[in-house]
Amino acid sequence: MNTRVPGHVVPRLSADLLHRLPETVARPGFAPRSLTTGILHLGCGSFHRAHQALATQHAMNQTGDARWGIAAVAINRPTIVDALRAQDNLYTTLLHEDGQARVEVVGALTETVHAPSDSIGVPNRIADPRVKIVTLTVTASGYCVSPVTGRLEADCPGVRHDVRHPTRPITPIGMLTQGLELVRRRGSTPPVVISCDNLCANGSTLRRAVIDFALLRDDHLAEWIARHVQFPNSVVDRIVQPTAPTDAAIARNWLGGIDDHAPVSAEPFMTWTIEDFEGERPQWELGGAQFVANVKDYELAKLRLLNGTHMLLAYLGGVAGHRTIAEATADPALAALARQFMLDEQGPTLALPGPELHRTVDDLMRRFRNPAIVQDMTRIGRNGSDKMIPRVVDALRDNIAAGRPTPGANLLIAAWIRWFTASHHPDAVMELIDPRADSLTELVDADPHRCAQAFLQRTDIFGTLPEAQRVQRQVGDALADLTRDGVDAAVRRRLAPEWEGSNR
Ligand code: CS2
Repeated sequence: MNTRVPGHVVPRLSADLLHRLPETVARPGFAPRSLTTGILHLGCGSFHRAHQALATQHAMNQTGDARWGIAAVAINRPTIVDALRAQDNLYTTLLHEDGQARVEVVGALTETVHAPSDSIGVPNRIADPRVKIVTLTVTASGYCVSPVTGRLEADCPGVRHDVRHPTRPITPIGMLTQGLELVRRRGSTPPVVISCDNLCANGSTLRRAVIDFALLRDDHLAEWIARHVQFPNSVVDRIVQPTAPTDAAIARNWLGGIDDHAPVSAEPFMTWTIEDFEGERPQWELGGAQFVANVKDYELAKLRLLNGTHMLLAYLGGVAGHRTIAEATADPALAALARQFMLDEQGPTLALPGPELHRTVDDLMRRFRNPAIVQDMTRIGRNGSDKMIPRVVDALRDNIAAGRPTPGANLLIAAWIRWFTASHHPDAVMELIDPRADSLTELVDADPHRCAQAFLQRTDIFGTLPEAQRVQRQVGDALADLTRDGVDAAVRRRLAPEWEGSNR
């Protein structure tokens, strides 16, 4: 399929045109049409395409093992599926840093599937004996799990639907459970299910959710899943930009005038840490992954250092009027607070040796500053109520228990609360997107201390905090400072002398 522009026809990326790509563009080391599907992926978003799919291509390039093509399923919208199908499921990844880009066309997707209109049905695809691995990037909300109890929320509308119509599921949990039920009935070996979402204990959480869902249907199925299906935990890391209008033009330029309607921009940095499991798999370690016995330490470090600090920069930076994480990181007071937060608050709660912590923090400051990847405040700040416990509150608790001060966490929470009033302001740079937005907006109170108390008493977001009154007072003080004196003054007041004025 080609795009017509006045005067000439722009060819669309396709398997037949791979040989015409400029030398500067990396491409699959295999013929994409020769792959068979060994992986079924739920959630065909930018993150999957810039992370796991690219790692899988790199593994297959090196081993020549062509069994690991990916069938990627879009759970809701058909847009990405339509764009990819029109170009043989090929797309370009653009990895940007320091004014340079590494450009690669990915051919690891054998198929793209729009779940609601798929005639085969996702459960049947999961049960296909060639599929040895099912992976997921469906975001936290795709798990329908309570952030406090970690158990399936049975009254979530999607779950209610899937309980009534188990053979026509609309949620990832319902799809997986039905797929596994088909495997069980056929008596075949179940696929290994790997969550690649940025959640605490993502594999164990997914396992719990699937078993909880199966229990609503059939105790035997739940028991069989518990006994036979592996759900290894994994930790993923790469900052990926949602598709920007400029990406297509940048890609066309790199591809020598060939059009790609589904390019992805991301940073070059990537890690993927996966718990060892039994069974066949791509040699993902050749594509940048590592296999370990237990991911817990990696997970805590990722969630608390990167994602917690992302929240700090998004909420405070947003209140200060910065539109992106790069802009917020260029603000000297915020950069100093981000470092102090990682080294003095989040870091001491982790099992990271000092030099490694410092190296990670240096890397993160550089990654946050990358202006080529737009990390916009609305996206980084969204769904804060779901992210609070693993990224902020768990470390806050550890710090309270150890008697360490928590000025960064207090400010982060205060700035998040401030968003429930500030986002209505005409100059607001961040849209408030949160599953609990309505009930939280009702808690807004002109008195900062009463307001902080009402928010922090939400046990569905913060659990039960130790020394609750002291935390409420400190967050209330931070909210009062932010409201009265602005972000810069409120932040500088909480910087230890060694951080004041530093933008390292
Ligand atoms: C971000 C993450 O939106 C967010 O919550 O903090 O998507 C972050 O960019 C990734 O976890 C980086 O690996």
